[in-house]
Amino acid sequence: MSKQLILALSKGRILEETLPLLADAGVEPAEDFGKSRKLLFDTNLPDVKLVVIRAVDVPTYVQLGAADVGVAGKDTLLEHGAEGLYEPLDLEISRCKLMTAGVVGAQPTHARRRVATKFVNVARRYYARQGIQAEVIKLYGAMELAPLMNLADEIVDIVDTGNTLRANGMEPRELIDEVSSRLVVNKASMTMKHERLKPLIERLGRAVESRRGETQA
Ligand code: PRT
Ligand code: MG
Repeated sequence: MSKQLILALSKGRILEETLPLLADAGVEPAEDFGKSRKLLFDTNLPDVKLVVIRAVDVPTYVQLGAADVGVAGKDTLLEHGAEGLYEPLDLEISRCKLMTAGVVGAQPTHARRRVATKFVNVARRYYARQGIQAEVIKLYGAMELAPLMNLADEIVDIVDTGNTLRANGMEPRELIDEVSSRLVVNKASMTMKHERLKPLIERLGRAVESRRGETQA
């Protein structure tokens, strides 16, 4: 196993909040992501490289060892499954909630409750735990549209301010899980590259703590 460390970062909103934490931990991209079409980046450290990929792909890269370390939302990890991954650190960024939601005041119209979501595994587990018979329908976007079009009785989606739901005549219902982004580490890398990973995880942990101090002050 090479001693190089590959970090897999989720592009989009998580990336924006990850970069300052990584910088505090001493890792900075060698060039500006925004100005580049590249996907694999050098950093200020000769033995650390970054890949910037779709959030949903991060667990796969880390699980299979193509990346040693990743940053992914808890929602993505819950949906993907965490086999082969350690989750040593809650980065406390990109916070939101996984919730059920529906049209304001509406009752389910289908005998077996219809639920539209991109989080099919999360939804199946949730409704099974509640003892509710549910037919889970996979969608890839615009979940809020499904109940309005009577495709589904409810959705399972990410809620932050609730503005997106409100704008579509919907209301948040049950909380499934609190979400924030997590550091994940490949299990084999954790053993084989422990000496290199330990200080990185510790420095990130301190960066998270000092931010927590700032936001509470
Ligand atoms: O966009 P793309 O398909 O490439 O990937 P992605 O949607 O996975 O990436 P991105 O950049 O949208 O980031 C998703 C990750 O950010 C999620 O996996 C969460 O861990 C985290 N996160 C934090 C959020 C939000 N907050 C959030 N508000 N992800 C999505 N949203 C969306 C939500 O889907 C809904 O449409 O924002 C809307 C709700 O926001 P409010 O404030 O209107 O309630
Ligand atoms: Mg998105």
